[in-house]
Amino acid sequence: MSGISKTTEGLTVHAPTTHPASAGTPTVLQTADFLGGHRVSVLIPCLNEQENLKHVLPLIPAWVHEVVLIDDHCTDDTAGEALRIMPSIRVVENHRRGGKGNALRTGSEAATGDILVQVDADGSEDPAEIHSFVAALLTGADYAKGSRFVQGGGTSDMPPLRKWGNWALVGVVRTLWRGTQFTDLCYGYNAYWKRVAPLLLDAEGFDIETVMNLRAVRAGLKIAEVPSFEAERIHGEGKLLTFPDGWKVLKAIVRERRAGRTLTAPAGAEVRA
Ligand SMILES: Nc1nc2c(ncn2[C@@H]2O[C@H](COP(=O)(O)OP(=O)(O)O)[C@@H](O)[C@H]2O)c(=O)[nH]1
Ligand SMILES: [Mg+2]
Repeated sequence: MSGISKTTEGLTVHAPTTHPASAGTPTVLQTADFLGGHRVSVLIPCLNEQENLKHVLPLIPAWVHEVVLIDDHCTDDTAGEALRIMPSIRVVENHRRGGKGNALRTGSEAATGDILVQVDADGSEDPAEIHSFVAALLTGADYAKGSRFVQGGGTSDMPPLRKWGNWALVGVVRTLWRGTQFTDLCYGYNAYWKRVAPLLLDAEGFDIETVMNLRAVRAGLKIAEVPSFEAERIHGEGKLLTFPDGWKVLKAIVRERRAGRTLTAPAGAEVRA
């Protein structure tokens, strides 16, 4: 696994990674100039991910303003390992009940950047893609959602049953919200302006991404889909349970539909008809 280094010109050199999405791609030179003064906070929700952090943290672009790791009542040494790998990391304890959604809420409140990017800690998502998510926001989107099912995206981490379930749930959403063009629904790689975070982040567990997507639709936010590749987690077992979590997602869709079509977007969000 390659790291990140600074050249004498102050350019940040991103060496090719071993993630399947970017392995073998040429070295990319990026400066913070494209950010136009905006600050990016990367949120990493963690439930016992000590073994995986060495495959994620060193690959985060150096132009990221801060990395906020949310320690969700971990029983391993996730926090200690994170600080050893990246001494500048901010470790925040989830003061809410456990759950990925609750952890992201806690992390978003602690973040000081105006752009938030959420990245899983299990090594399945390539930090080199952070750039595409941020670029989507800087070119006009309020919310940039990752998709494994648009051209340029993919997954090697979804058994057929889960793929089918995700596809069926996408179909339900596209039927209930006519005109919605989503190609993916339950994927954890997303970015948004901090000002819209309170509107989007309103679920406790693995239904969080679905709720974020639907809240963005209901509020008329400008949504961009960003192609993303999801690999298998590197160490440990995934915590998502196909049937209980699929059921939770379906209930979230019904709840959001019943709540009505419109929501007031936070000030500053560009609202489309
Ligand atoms: N904070 C927190 N993070 C969680 C929880 N469950 C999962 N995660 C994190 O969410 C990310 C995705 O989890 P994972 O189990 O790989 O789900 P999958 O990729 O959807 O199968 C990882 O970074 C996990 O550590 C939780 O209850 N709390
Ligand atoms: Mg995973």
